[in-house]
Amino acid sequence: MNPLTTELMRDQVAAAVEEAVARTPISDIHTHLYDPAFGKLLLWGIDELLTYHYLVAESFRYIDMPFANFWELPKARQAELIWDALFIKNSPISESCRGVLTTLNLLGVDVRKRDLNSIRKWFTEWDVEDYITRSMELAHVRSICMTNSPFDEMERSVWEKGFPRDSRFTAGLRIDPLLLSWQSTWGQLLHWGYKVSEELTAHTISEVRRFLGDWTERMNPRFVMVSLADDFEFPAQNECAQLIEKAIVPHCREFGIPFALMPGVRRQANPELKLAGDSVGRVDLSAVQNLCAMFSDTKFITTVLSLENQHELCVLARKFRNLHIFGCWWFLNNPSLVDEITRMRVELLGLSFTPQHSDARVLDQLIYKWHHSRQVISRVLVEKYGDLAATGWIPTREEIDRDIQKLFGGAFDDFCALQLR
Ligand code: FIX
Ligand code: ZN
Repeated sequence: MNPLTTELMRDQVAAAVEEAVARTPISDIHTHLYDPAFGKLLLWGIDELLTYHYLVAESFRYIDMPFANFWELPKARQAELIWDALFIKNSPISESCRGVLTTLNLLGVDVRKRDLNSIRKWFTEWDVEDYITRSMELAHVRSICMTNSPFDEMERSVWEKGFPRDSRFTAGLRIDPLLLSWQSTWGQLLHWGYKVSEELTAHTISEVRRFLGDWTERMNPRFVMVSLADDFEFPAQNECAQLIEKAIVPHCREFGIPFALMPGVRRQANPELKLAGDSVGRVDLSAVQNLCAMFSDTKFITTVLSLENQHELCVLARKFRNLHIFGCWWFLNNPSLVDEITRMRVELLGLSFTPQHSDARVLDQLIYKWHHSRQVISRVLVEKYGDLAATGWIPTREEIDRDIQKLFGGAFDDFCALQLR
């Protein structure tokens, strides 16, 4: 094609892609947000934004105070210390700090005065229902998948009482204690009326499945989910691997839902930082490969925490159609890394993956996490469609819309609907 025509085409394609990325509603497949029926469990507002564990970790690069003294302070005081360390005494150029400012800016809060109290005042005017709607509108998010643990006492009681579901919030059945600390969890199951023993006998396994079945019926989750350490192995003789093989996989197959594995967390590298104290480790992904190969009729969803694992994970997804990969998780949710990972995934997998989830713990974070991710995803796609246009394959507006809908939730829905035969 004539180079001038190519340039023109590239510009038109770029405009169409940017526009489609900006307006396509997103299904956020992993967050730590809650249906408003859970009351205080749904976090929102400036003090929650400032005390996000990403910012706690960063602030201790500067704050010279024993960790224990910090944790004794009320949340508002912690927020003030973080504001002072990360926004006033230093410029807030890290991704998580920038995120607070993107959020405030898109909400229409004036940050120029650097006055925390006037920002706080702005938030007092809102009630939670309106604020959910406003945050979802600004983030262009149509549905939010929660992380729901039957092992969390506060959450559990709300599920047990029952409540009318807000259709914007879907569930994810989170079972970390079951798989990661069977020694202390089996007694809990017994206490709840499931006739389990410490030994993983056939009867215990069938009772674990009854427990999973009850909670699946109660929550109607999109998937069963666990985060795993960097030493995760499968198959293995340990309790975690045995429970996955004998209880989780058959359960997911029976209910036709995927099993989501998130390996690579090195829990509590620094326990003094509490929730902010987890770190990252590289995983041997043969464990995921073995699961996909041994259970080709079961669906697996995976994101990994280590950058070094990302390429291998993409290659695995090319080999196993029962594997869907998603998100740039936690320490990877930074523009430079989202760019690199998304580019690689598009190059290896086309449109058959989910580039991002927010992992928001505070409602308002939906706004910045999605705003920042959209910018990067758009940049990558503009380049990729531009390369196609240069060959004479000019994508139509409909094709671009269709593709972006896939990346923002459609590919995930298609994967969940897949009949593996
Ligand atoms: O295990 C998880 O789902 C992690 O995403 C979180 O627990 C982690 O603390 C986090 O917030 C990461 O973004
Ligand atoms: Zn998470």
